[in-house]
Amino acid sequence: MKRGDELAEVRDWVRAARRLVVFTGAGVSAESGIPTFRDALTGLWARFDPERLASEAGFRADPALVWRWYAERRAAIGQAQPNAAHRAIAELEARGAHVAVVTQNVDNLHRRAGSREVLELHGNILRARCLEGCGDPDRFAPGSDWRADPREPPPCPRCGAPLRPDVVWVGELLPQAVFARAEHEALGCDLMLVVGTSALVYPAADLPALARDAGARVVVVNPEETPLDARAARVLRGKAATILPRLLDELPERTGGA
Ligand code: BJW
Ligand code: ZN
Repeated sequence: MKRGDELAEVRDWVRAARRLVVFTGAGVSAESGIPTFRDALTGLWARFDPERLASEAGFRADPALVWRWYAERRAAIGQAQPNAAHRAIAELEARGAHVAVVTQNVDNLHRRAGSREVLELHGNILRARCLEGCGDPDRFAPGSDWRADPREPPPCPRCGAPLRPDVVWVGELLPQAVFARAEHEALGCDLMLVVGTSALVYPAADLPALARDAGARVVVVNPEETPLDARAARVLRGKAATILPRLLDELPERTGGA
């Protein structure tokens, strides 16, 4: 099937969907200038393995190093803008469709684009919490001064332990209530768009199979192959900021001819 026809077919599925899940990974923010997780880390961080930095062991081994990496990413995210993919996803919800955004990203860009139903499976880089778990993540909501010092983690105001980013590192449990709602949305949707994820990290990567086994169509949007492609109803090979807007609106009418 030609590329334009595939887009038109999936656009019809989006229009007809009663309940939609948009499941996203780092690729949906790539065109906002945020490097994806497994792309070679840029600049200073090129020599580090992201999963070593994004781990509790890595943080405990060198809290200042990991805190600085997150502070740099927070600063980059602060300068970034939601891109056309984030905006198209928010527009879907604004047009009245029942859309749940289930994201693995911690960059808050879906919310900044206007999406309201956003389930953050791996937390949010703009929040911090006590390393020893004495406080409530919301205690350090954006705007607190804990972000003042990018060089090293400030002490928890309650117990003095270092603060850590309120994100989910490898080996850590996902927020159970959030993950349960994501499973509920996956089981109840009739269409799941899987946008910009390598689908390598579990249990998040289980959600597309859960949706498909419950009868939903799963559509993958990714410029590269993923392990989900073989069992997707459709694979749209390309970039999120190009494809997502075209799933909302008519393709530019072909002039003349068939
Ligand atoms: C574009 C594009 C464009 C590019 N347009 N697309 C041993 C012990 C414990 C657990 C495990 C274990 N072995 C395995 C596990 C499970 C483990 C896991 O899956 N590990 C894998 C690494 C193998 N999972 C966990 O540990 C999870 N917890 C868990 O299992 O708890 C239960 C448990 C606990 C204890 C014991 C046993 C069980 C937690 C996983 C947390 C993942 N955390 C991170 C960091 C978050 C914070 C931060 O961001 O700093 O989440 S790691 C990283 O992976 C991050 C991402 O959200 C996640 C997914 O990555 P994503 O989004 O797919 O990014 P990329 O870069 O991989 O892919 C980008 C894609 O975009 C590519 O496909 C590109 O082609 C595409 N793309 N440009 C569209 N323009
Ligand atoms: Zn504390």
